[in-house]
Amino acid sequence: MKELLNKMRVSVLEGEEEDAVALAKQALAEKLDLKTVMDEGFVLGIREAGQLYAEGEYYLPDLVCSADAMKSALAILDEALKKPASGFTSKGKIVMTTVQGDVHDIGKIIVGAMLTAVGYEIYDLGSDVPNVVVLEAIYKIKPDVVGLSALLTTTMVEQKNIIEDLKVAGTRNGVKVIVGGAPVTHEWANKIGADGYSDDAISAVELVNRLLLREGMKA
Ligand code: B12
Repeated sequence: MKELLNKMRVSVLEGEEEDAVALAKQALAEKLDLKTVMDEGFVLGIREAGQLYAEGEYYLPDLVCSADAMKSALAILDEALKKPASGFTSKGKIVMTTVQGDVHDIGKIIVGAMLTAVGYEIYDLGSDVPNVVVLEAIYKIKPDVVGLSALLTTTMVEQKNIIEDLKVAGTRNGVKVIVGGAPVTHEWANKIGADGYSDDAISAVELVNRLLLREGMKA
């Protein structure tokens, strides 16, 4: 298993899309634990590629190849990651988006897949979504939770702007807002008045469960 996980990491790190796809298919065929496959395989590769990019060892095209390999593997695993437990009934509606000006969507897709897997209905708006489109979706879909992902220090501010816009529109109390993405912290979430923050997909599920349970108890 260790060797296979390492191959997954390397396939993303080296941007070998075909290898990443083949390894993802192998993981499904062998019914491997997909959380381990993600966290100890593919995700390590994309994090390492980011590290090399930060250190100037990788150029942007290298990073793009790594991201493409990661997304192709994720596309193969997506349906299986999302497969809900039998007896599925929706636990609530969640709008997920990457904020305006930001194209990073890998983490958001993983969080959305995990939430789907435990029974939430996910409405994924995509990435680099204008705030006005996010707000329209919130009015239309009336989700229980909205998840805002930001990976750039320059786009984190859009999480704050969306919360402010919801306040201005008088709809802030009707929806729980959770925030995430590599540069986001608990302190930032508190500062902007978000209802919660988590730094990975598993704790995002726990966070949403907690928020909606607490809400249910109040009702
Ligand atoms: C892959 C990647 C890209 C890909 C994105 C492909 C895609 N479709 O997503 C490409 C190559 C396109 C890219 C482009 C750029 N990138 Co980039 N990228 C990355 C990289 C390497 C990995 C991000 C990732 O996918 N991580 C893996 C996932 C699983 O982790 P995650 O996103 O953090 O998500 C987890 C948690 O954060 C959390 N989470 C995430 N979202 C949410 C939401 C909610 C609600 C919750 C609760 C939780 C949650 O759960 C997730 C699962 O565990 C990071 C480095 C890094 N270590 O983060 C740089 C990084 C984010 N990029 C960076 C930069 C600078 C850029 C560019 C500006 C480069 C350029 N000069 O053009 C552009 C930005 C373009 C834009 N306008 O957005 C910088 C940002 C620096 C900063 N401080 O702002 C980083 C940190 C790299 C670096 N060290 O310099 N990038």
